[in-house]
Amino acid sequence: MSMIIKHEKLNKWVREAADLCRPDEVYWCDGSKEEYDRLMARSVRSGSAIVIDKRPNSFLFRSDPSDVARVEARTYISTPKQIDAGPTNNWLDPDELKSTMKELYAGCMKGRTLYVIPFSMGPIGSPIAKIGIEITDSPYVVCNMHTMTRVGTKVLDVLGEDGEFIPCLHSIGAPLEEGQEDVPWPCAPMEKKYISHFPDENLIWSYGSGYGGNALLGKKCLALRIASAMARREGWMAEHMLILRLTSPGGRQYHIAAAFPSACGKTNLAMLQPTIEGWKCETIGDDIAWMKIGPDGRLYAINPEAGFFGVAPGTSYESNPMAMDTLHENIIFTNCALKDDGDIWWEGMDGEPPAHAIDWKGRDWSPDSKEPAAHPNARFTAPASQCPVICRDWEKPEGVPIDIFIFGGRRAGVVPLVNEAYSWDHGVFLGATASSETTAANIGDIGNLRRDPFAMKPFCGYNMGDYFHHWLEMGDKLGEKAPRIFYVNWFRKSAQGKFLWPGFGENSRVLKWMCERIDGHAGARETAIGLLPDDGGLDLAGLNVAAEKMEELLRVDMGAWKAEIASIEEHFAQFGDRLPERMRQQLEELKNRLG
Ligand code: O2Y
Ligand code: MN
Repeated sequence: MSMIIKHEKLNKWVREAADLCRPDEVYWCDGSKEEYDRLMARSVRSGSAIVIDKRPNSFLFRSDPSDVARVEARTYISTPKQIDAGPTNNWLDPDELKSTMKELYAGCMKGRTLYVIPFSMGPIGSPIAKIGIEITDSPYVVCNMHTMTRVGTKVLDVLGEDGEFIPCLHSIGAPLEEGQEDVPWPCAPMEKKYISHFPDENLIWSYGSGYGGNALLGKKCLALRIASAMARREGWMAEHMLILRLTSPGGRQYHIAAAFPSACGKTNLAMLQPTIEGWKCETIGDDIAWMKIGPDGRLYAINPEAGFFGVAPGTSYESNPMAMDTLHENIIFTNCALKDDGDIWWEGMDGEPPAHAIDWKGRDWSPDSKEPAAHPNARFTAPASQCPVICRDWEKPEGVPIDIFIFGGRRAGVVPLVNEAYSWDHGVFLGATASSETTAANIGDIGNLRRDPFAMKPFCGYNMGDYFHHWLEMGDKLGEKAPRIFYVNWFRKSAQGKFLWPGFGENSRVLKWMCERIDGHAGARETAIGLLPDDGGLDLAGLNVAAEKMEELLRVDMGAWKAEIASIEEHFAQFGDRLPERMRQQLEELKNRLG
């Protein structure tokens, strides 16, 4: 559509991108439903999307088998000096990377449309929100951005003639020559994929992948990698955290922000259904939190996103009923299976598996098939507003005041169900040393232990040692008003390899203990690793977990913790002199407490 754009810098950038990528046409997105419907209808006609009859306005896409997840190995933080990207990021020199990528971008949109997507991360006009402009040649990306962000003309109105925006250039890297037939999911081969960030310039260049975090550039690229670098410069926080509101039977509200590595159940916790009498949980966000210190000195959080890009396999009425009830209409499914009755399906959904389905590769599937019907990283893209427990304040421009931070990971042993940090610095130490065992839906081989500080390893846009320092500085600024910090592990197993804790709605018992701790109503016992619930501290009324299991869940195994020290030392060593002295001190204090 033709639009008059008064923002000269934006016009210039779009013209330059078009000159380089050579699309057949340039289209400015207005964010309307009509636009979404038109692009989806076109995707259905071209064979990229399948209508899901059972769910109004819902579609299934199947990706190329080489393009099924974000690719950490092809993700770069490109700063002039490598040390500023730090040891946890892939680095290439910005000039070298730009020259490689410019060659790839040259003519890469031939035969395609260049879409310009103006989007806001955060409620339009919120003092915490930021504006991005994504250029893409993928209609799938445009439709997903409609759901995941706030797209359209209103964003351009806020931008005015000279407002600040973050340029995000994306191409699937699959030009169409004259007469060449398209494929359902065009993309470039792995060695040509680049997910590049230039934090010093607030700039994102992505090439070769049409999938999730590689292509929906508002999410991991902008809202975490670029935003974390901006947040450090500007004195705020961009974190890989869900946000929820817990309300006690007496009506007191607590706001919790929790960081868990990818595929550790953030969406499930964000949509928790408490099992304890009278407590209510509402969702504010399931993946990312942007937080600024408010006029009263407290830390206020917004969810910069407008939708959920959730992992489908394992989502069920048992694990996450609220997510299931979010998925009745207006959903984009990616790499899920298709049943004969026209509905989607994935492993772990309630009920019996279908006798026959079409798998995510478009092949016949039956329960006897060797491979899963849905890809383990299959996704649903859903509007947050459709979640039955979305908090009425989820779009409050000023955000919600955070009372509690939680870190955690997936550990079969060693780490107890919950512990509280002794101080802010100790909490930062817990975040900095957070660890998790990898699963099929995240990166690496299954069951490997990975240190994932603050669940930000794949998402921190600068040196992780400096990021620890930024956390310490934020704590100094917040002082008494800083949220209290806890660490949880829902995944501890018995010697027989069985989960000790039932998880899901029962996690509300652990959250209740945290709320009582901050109100001074619950006691705790001091241990070497932190403060743990004392006898009777956790509300276990009506819960059928044997006393020995509870004991094991809350056991601090001194021997196992002593053995962790070497791994923490090795982890810290990679940061060299960028590791804050206060972190070294925390390690010394832990060693002393372990004796
Ligand atoms: O594989 C992808 O591209 C999706 S990654 C993702 C999506 C939603 C929320 N979190 C994540 C993640 O990797 O943390
Ligand atoms: Mn995530």
